[in-house]
Amino acid sequence: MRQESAAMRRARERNYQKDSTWYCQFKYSEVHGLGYEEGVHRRDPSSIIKVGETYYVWYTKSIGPSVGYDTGDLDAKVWPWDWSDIWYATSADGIHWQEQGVAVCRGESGSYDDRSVFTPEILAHDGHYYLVYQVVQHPYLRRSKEHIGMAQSDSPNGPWMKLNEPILSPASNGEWFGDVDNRHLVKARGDFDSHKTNDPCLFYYNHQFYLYYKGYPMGEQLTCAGRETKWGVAIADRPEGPYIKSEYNPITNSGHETLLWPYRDGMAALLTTDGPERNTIQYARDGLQFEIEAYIEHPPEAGGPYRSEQPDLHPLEGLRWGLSHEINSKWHYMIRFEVDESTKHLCNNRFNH
Ligand code: AAL
Repeated sequence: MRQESAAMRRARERNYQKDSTWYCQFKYSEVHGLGYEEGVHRRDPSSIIKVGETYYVWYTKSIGPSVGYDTGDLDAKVWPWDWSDIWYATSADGIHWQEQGVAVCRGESGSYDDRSVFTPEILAHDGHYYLVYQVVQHPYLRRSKEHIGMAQSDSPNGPWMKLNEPILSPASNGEWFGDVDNRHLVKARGDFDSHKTNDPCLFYYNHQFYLYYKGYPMGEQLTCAGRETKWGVAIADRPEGPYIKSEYNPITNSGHETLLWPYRDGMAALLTTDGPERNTIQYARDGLQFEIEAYIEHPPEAGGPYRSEQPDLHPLEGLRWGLSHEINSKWHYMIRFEVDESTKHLCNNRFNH
C-alpha cells in the first residue's frame, strides 16, 4: 500500500503546488555613476522614486576601509556603514546615475546620530518627502543599540530637517550579562528587536504610516537556519509618529534587509539572506499576516525597488527593477536588478509549449 512520505506530507501541508504567479528570476547589470570605486563604499540603496522625469535614490556612503571592533581605538571605523552619511543620486534612465551630494549628515558630537547615519528609505507622500534611516551614537560597540531616525523635506533635493529624536528604538526588555562587549552574553534576551532596529521601510497604507523594520535580539543565537533576524512593523497616524509596534510582531520569522511593495490591498515582501524562509516572496493581504507565495534564487541583496505608479498591474510590478548592492569585493557598490520577464509564470509557459 502506498504511504505518504515525510517530504510529501510537508509539501502538502505547505502547499508547494501553489501556482507560479509570484515566481520569477532576476537579471543583474552594471550601473554608471554608482558602480565600483576604489576607496568608497556605496550600499543599501533606498527605493527609487520618480519626480517629474527624474529618478532619485538615496544610499549609505562612507570612505575608507573598516577594521572591526577589536583595535582598541574607539574612533576606528568598525563596519563599511560606520562613519557614514546619506547621499543621493539622480538618473534619467535608471542606469546612468549622477551623484548629487549629501542628503543627511551624521549629527554633532553628543547627538543621537553622531556616529553614523545609514541604510535610508524614502517615502513621498502628499507633496512631502520622508527619509528614514538607521542611526548610531558614538562609540560604535558590539552592544550598541541601533535606532531609526527620520528627516523631512518639501523637495527630494532637500534641505532635510531631522527630527529631534529617533522615531523607533529597540525594545528595552533585554539584559546583558557582564560588562564585556559581547552581544551573545545575556541574562535576558528580551524581544526579537531588543538589540537593534534596522532597515526601516515606510509606507502610507490603510490611511496610516507603516514602518517595517528588521530586529535583532540581544543574545542572538545561531539557529538551524543561520542568523536570527525577523521583521516587525510599527504604525503611526502621522509620519513623524508616535510609532506603535504591532502586537503581531515579529511579522516574519526570516529576512535580512527589508524589501516590500504594495500590491492591491496588501503588502508584498522579498525575504533574503537569513532565516528558514529566506529567498521567498511573501504577501500579506492586511500588511501583517505574511504567507509564502514563491521560492526564489539569487534575489537582489538589500534591493531598493522602483516604486511603480501602477503597483496593481501585476504582483511583481513593485519589484520590476531597482538597485541592489554588491558586497563580495573590497569596496561595496551598486548594481541594477530586474525581474527577468521571461521567467514570470514559468510553469504555465512550459505547459503551453
Ligand atoms: C545592512 C542592513 C543594515 C545593517 C547593515 C547596514 O545590509 O541590514 O544596514 O545594519 O547591513
